[in-house]
Amino acid sequence: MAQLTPQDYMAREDKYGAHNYHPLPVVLEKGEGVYMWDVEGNKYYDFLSAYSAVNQGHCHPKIINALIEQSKKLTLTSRAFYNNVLGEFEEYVTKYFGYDKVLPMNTGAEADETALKLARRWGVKKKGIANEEVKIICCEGNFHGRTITIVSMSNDPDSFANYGPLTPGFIRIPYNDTRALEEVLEQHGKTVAGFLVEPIQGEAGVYVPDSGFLKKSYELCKKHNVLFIADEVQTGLARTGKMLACDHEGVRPDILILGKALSGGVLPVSCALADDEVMLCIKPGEHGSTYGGNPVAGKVAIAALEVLKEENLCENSETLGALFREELNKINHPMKKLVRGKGLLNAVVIEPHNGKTAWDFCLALKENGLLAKPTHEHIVRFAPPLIINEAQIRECVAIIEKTFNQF
Ligand code: IF1
Repeated sequence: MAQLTPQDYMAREDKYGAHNYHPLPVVLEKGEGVYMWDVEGNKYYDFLSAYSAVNQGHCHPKIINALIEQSKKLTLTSRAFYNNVLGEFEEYVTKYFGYDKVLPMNTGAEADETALKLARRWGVKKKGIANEEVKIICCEGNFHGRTITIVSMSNDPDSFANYGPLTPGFIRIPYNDTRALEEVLEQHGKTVAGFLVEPIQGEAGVYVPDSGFLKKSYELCKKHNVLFIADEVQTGLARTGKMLACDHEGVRPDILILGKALSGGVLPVSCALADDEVMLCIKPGEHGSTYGGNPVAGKVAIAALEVLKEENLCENSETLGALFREELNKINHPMKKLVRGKGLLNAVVIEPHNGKTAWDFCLALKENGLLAKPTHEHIVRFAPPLIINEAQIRECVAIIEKTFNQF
């Protein structure tokens, strides 16, 4: 068969695959560390990291080895039976983050759904909220996944419109607004079980809240006996320069939601962590999933978590993130409106210029060997794997500056 061209690959996906994405026109074939290569052998810096799932770098040898070794022994028992790995993972991850228990799932959305069920169940069984009344507070601009219940929290019509009736029981407040939270809690606190929040809103465009927002929100939740639920699927696992973004403010969530880099981009692994008072509100047979907590996921997640510490990825993220923003701020170009972020979760807000947009900018970046993608029209997220080094960061800043200067 003749060698397929990139166009052949893209046309085949268009013909046989759902049209639920609009990818950048690049067809990737290999990933290693901070790099990916396309089918024509072109090499790129990966500045998306699969939306922060590849914090440890592509195909990290230790994580891949864990995948291979366990896959030769036992891949899946379901939870109908015990196996020799799940408890090892459960002990490791609960001690790693300091919680009594973990409920293992697969995708971030499933972990968010699990957190919502845990919070509502706790609200009814422990806080004594009437079952039909129990509420969850969420934020404008949120992104927690794509299930119907999760998009019921969204204020983005692209997420929630025209899917029929949505899940009730959500009160939405502006993000980064503790006054709004206080007002809602004073008015509805008695029927509120939890406050679900991203410590930094990723999809909204790397929206970093004011310092103190998390701490004040947590204190308000405690005052009203409401669970503080942190969705750290994207911000967690060293991405923002601390192990959790909540660590920047010393906040310990009542329910902690993890995903993405929990497996280093190797297979879907997610979880919700909580103490017994919350976690034990769900009884045997009341929640779970076929693959949740499977032995391969367990071994891969342990390896992925070990890598974060062994390779000092929190410190690297903190240091190189600061350097990245400092260097980007030196670039003077009318298209560069502002730079924001924390650790190695950053974004540049693009000012359309001569009709050129963030999309055109990302196409040009691709031609210059760096892959990134816009979110919400004019915002380009820059989030490389956390193993990146100073020389590579400086090279990528030069690529970004060169690209600006082409417009
Ligand atoms: C897509 C967005 C990012 C998340 C947070 C839960 C989930 C996500 C904070 C759900 C997932 C992914 C989903 C992916 C693109 C990406 C994304 F643009 F969609 F919103 F990162 F910002 N909580 N985010 O960011 O985790 O079920 O996907 O494992 O759907 O295209 P998931």
